[in-house]
Order: sequence, then structure tokens, then C-alpha cells
Amino acid sequence: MQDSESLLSSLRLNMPLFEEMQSFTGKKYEEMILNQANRPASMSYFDHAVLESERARIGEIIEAREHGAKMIGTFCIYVPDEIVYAASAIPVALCGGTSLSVPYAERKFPRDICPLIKSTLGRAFSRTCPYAPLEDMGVGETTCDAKKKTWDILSQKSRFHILELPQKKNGRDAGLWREEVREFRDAVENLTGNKVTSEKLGDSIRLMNRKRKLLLELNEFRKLPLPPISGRDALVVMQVALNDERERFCNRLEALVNEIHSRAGNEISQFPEGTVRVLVTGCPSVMGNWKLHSIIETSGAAVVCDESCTGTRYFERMVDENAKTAEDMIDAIADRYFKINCSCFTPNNERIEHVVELAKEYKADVVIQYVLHYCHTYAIEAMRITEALKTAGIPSMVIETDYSDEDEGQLRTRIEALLERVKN
Ligand code: BJ8
Repeated sequence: MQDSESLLSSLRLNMPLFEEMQSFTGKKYEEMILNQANRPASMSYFDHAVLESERARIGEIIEAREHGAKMIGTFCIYVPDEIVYAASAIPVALCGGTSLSVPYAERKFPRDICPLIKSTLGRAFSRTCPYAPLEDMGVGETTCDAKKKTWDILSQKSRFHILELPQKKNGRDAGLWREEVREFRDAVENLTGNKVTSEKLGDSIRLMNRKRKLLLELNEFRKLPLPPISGRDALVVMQVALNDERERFCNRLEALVNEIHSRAGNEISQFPEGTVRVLVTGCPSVMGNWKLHSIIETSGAAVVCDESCTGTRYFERMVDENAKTAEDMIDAIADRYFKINCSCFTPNNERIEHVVELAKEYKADVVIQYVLHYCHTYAIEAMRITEALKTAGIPSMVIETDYSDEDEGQLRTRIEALLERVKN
């Protein structure tokens, strides 16, 4: 097998810039994640998975492609991985979490769009995303306007499938979504040449449910008065969930859950008793983005729950395993994904109610709404969430930010003041 350096250079990346981004991310990871004291030993696998996500993992994907597997790039958790796996393809989340690539998108794109999109496109435009040359098909979805119009551009350059996500939670829209999921199945079958049979779908449904159950189990421990895992480490686990090979991930997660179980029994925690408990809700924090969690936890609080796509939205609700035929399985998959509470839905009462429920379940002292700049749906929905939390007697704050470090001092001051207020 080739070493990772020659593999990467075979992808015709801008290697000096790629190396600069790697070392930037490595330093951030060390500062924000590795520097925490008293971490669970099983986190070492997840650390390795983050730091090697653009080296060793790339080698594995190249090898799998040489054996005929196709790689499908995704940008949203509405893409049903069960179907991708059932066709023996590899799904990889390609959302960018680094600030370094943002200027490369701003040269071509309007500046006034969210950093997640700019970071993603900037990686592609600057030839620093090693996944881009390996992608056999991209899948975009009709969630926010910025994403929708981005797909117009990406689909001109490469094979691309658009999943139309209806945005009202009624029966008619649920039916339309089932049809969309069927069309996606057909596109994946066309790409791979593999039939998505009931047998393969059954296996992938069970595997994805196992992944979700393990993530749920891990998160249950965060409800304890002394959380045995930090919010930063729980976030890292979620980021790896979107990138790493599924079976290895589940096995390593199982080991982590076992360790967390014994830490809980021995009351081992990174936080002293009485630490302020924070629920973070809103936009996802994808790989490379540890900014908010790090500021909160280095300001003396603990993030105990994430209501986001790098949190509960990803692992809540199982796909019903009772369906027997491939068509019924597709319906069961579609129905599970249609219940994800993204802010692109209108009305979106389910999310508002759920944030309050989660805050109570996880005994959060305070809720921080995380809104990426120019993310209109989360920014506007924040008003209703603030109201609902106020009615429930739960203090909250809205943080609007991007991927840069510029506002770090200001955010820290605001968060520290909030924590002081909650303590008194
Ligand atoms: S299901 S949250 S992953 S769309 S932050 S790009 S919404 S402007 S990431 Fe998302 Fe799917 Fe929804 Fe989740 Fe647009 Fe907002 Fe940017 Fe966003």
C-alpha cells in the first residue's frame, strides 16, 4: 500500500496549502481538545480519526474505490446512509469546519453566506479537499437557500443528485419525501450498478440503528450530575461518526461507552460538582469547528447536550426494523429521516418543544443558541425558542458567530457574564 504522502499527491491537491490547513487544524485540536485534563482513554481512537481524517482515511477510501466501491459526498443528515451502504457505497460528510478555506470561497461567492458553506466550497476551490477528487457523486438537499443555489454550481461540474426536502410536516409532504428517497435509491443503484435489496437494506438499517443506539447510550451519561465525558469530547465523537468507517466506529464507540459507564460508577468527571450545565442548540459544529464548545468549557461550564445535526438530531429515533420488503424498508427509512427537526421546516413547533424538553431532561441550567452568521432559518427561529425557554423558566442566550477567532474575546466575555448570572 502506498504511503499517505504519495496518495495525497496523486490527488493533485495544492499540497503546500493543504499542509498549512492540516497543521492549523492540528494546532486547534491540540489547544481545544487534547489539552483537556482527565479525558477518557478510549478517546485516543477518536483523536486519531480526526487527525487522520484527511490522510489515513483517504488511503482507505482510495483502496475501497480500487475495489469498485463508490464514494458519495453528503452535506446534510437528511441523506439516508442506509441506502448508500446497501449499495456498498461509502458516504462521507463533506461540510467544512475550518476558517482557513473561507477566503477562497469569498473570491467567487457572495461573502454574505454562512461560513459552513464558504468553508466547504473554499476547500474545493483551493484544491485542498482530498475527498473532492474521490467523490463519485455528490448529494445536496433543498434545506436552506444558500445550499440550494450552491448545488446549481456543483452539479455543473460533477455528478450530483438533489434530494428535495419538503418543508411542511404534513402527510402530503411526508409522501413526497418517500418518493424523493425512492428516487435517491434509484440514483445510487445507477451509480454503483448494485441493487438495493431487502437483505442489504435490512443489514444497513440494523447497522445504522446500532450506531444511533450507541450514541444515545453515550449521551444518556451526560444527564448525570457529574458528566463523565466533556461536551468537547462528545462533539468529537459526533464528528467522527460522520466520517469514519461504520463498523470500526461502532466497535470503538462501544469501548468508549463501556469506559464511560465505569467512569460514571466511580464518579470520574472533568467537571467539579456544581458546574453550570449548558445545552447548545442550533447550527451544527462540523469537523474542524470546536470554537463554541471550547469557549464554553474553558469558561467553567459543561456542555451536557447538543440539539444539532452534530448531536441529538443525528441519532434520535430508530428506523423501524419490522419492514419485510425493500419498498416498506424505504418507507420506514424515509419516515425516520422526515422527523429530523431542521429549522428549514415551517411551522417547526416540534423543534421548539423538543429544545425545552431536552433542556429539562439534561437538567441544563442554561441554553445557548448557536447561529452561524447568515443562517436565516436558525437566526429567526431563535426568537421562538427564546420565548419558549423563557416561559419554561430556563435562561438562554443567542450567539451569532462565524469560524474566525476575531470575536473570541467578546464571546468569552458574554458567556462568562451569562454563567455568572446563572450561578447567582
Ligand atoms: S438538517 S442544520 S445539516 S441543513 S448553517 S448550511 S442551514 S445557512 S447546516 Fe444543516 Fe441539514 Fe439542517 Fe442539519 Fe444552511 Fe444554516 Fe448554513 Fe446549515
